[in-house]
Amino acid sequence: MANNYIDVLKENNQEHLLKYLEMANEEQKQELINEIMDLDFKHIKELYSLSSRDNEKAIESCIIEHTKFVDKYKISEEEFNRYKNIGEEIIKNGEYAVVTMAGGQGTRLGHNGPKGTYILNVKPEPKSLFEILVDGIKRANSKYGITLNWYIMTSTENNDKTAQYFESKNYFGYPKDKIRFFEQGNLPLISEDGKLLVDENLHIKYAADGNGCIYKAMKKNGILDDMKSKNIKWIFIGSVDNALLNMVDPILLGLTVSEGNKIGSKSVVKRSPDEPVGVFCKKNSKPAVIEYTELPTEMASETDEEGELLFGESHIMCNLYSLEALEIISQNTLPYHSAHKKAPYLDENGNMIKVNKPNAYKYEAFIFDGFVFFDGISILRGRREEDFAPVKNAEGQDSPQTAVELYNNYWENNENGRM
Ligand code: UD2
Repeated sequence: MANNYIDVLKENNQEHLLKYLEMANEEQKQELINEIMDLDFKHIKELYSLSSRDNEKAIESCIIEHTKFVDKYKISEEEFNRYKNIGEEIIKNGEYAVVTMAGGQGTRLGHNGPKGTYILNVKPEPKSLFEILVDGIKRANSKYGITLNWYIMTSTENNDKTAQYFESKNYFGYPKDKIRFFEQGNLPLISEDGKLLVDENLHIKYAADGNGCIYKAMKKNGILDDMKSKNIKWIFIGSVDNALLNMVDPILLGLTVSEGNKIGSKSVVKRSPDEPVGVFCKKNSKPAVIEYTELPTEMASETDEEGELLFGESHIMCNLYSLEALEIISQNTLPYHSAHKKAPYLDENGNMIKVNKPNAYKYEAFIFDGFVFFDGISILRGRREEDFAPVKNAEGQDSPQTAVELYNNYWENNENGRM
C-alpha cells in the first residue's frame, strides 16, 4: 500500500491534486497533504459508484407495499385518551427528550447563515425558526411541569455560528445546561469525472453527510450515553425548518408504546403527487420512506379505490424513537444516496469557478433509512394545518410566506396551547 501522498494520489487517480500542492504555501501544503493521507479512498470509490446508480430502478426492484397508519382525528375518544395518558406519563416522568436537526444549509432558501436563524415574520412579532422551536419546548415544559433536554445537531459549516447565535440571544431564556450541541460528519464532494474538489483555501471540499448520519453522530458525541445517564427513554427527532413542528405530542408517543413499536412518526396527507416529501411504505416488508427524489413518477400518482394517493402518507420529519432503537440504528451503517449539486471550486490554475449547473455529487444518508432495522413503525396521521409549515424555498410553495400564513392561522385558533 502506498505510504507517500504522491503514490496515494496516483494509485487513486487523483493526481490533479498535485497542482494544488504546487500553488500552496508551506502551511497550506502540509494541511492538504494531511487531508489527503486521512482520506478513505476505498470509501470514496464506493460513493462515486453510487453516482451512476438509477435510484428509481433500485426502488422498482424492491417489493413496495402500502403501509397502515392511524388518523389522530378518527380514533375514538377512549383510544385518544388512553394514548394521551400513556404519553403524558412518560413525559411527566422526565423520560422524554427532543432533538433538532440543524445541520442543513438552507441553500434553496437563499439564507446566509444557519437555517434556524432565519426570521419569519409571524404574529405578534417576528421570530427565528430556533425561537419558534424554543417556544414549543417552553410551552410543553409549563404544561407538564418539566424541563426538557434539548439536543441540537449542527454541521462543521454552521456549528460556531449556531452556538454564537444562541449565546447572543441568551439561549432565549432556556436553561443553558439543558441544551447540548453536537456536530454531524462530512463527506467529500466528487466531480462528475470522479475527482476530489478543492476550495478557495486549498482544502478538499466537503459537505455534511446527510441527516441520516445523526445516529452515528449521536453515538460518537456521547449523546446516547448522556440520554441513558439521564434516564431518557423516548426521543423525538425533528427538523429545524417546520414552523408548526410539534415536538411533544403525547398521542404519537402513547400510540407507539401501545402498538409495541420502538419507532413512530407523524404524517400528513401528501398535497399532490409532486410535493417534495418522502412517503411512507413497506419496502421488502420493512418500514420505509421513499424520498421524493427517488419515487418513480407512476408510483407517485397511483391512487386507491377512493382516489387517494396510494403512497400519500408524507414523512414530515417528525420522528420518535426509543433509546434502544437509536442504539440499534447507530450500530449499523446506513446507505448513502447521491445528489447532483452545484459546487463552486478552485480550478487547477487557481481560479475560483462559479457554476450555474450541477457539476458534482454530494453523498447523504437519509434519516428514515434507519427504520429498516425494525419490524414495525407507528404512523400517526396529523393535519397539515397543525403539523407542517415547511420553510424550504425563497418564494412560492413551502416558503416563508406560506409558513407564516400557516403559523398565524394555527396560533390565532389555538391561543390556549396545543394538544
Ligand atoms: C426532508 C425529508 C423529506 C421530507 C421533507 C419534509 C430527508 C432525507 N428528507 O427533505 O422526506 O420529509 O424533509 O420537510 O430527510 N439536515 C441536517 N443535516 C444534513 C441535511 C439535512 O441536519 O446533512 C436537516 C436540515 O437542517 C433540516 C432537515 O434535515 O432540518 C431536512 O433537511 P432538507 O431540507 O435537506 O430535507 P428535504 O426538505 O429535502
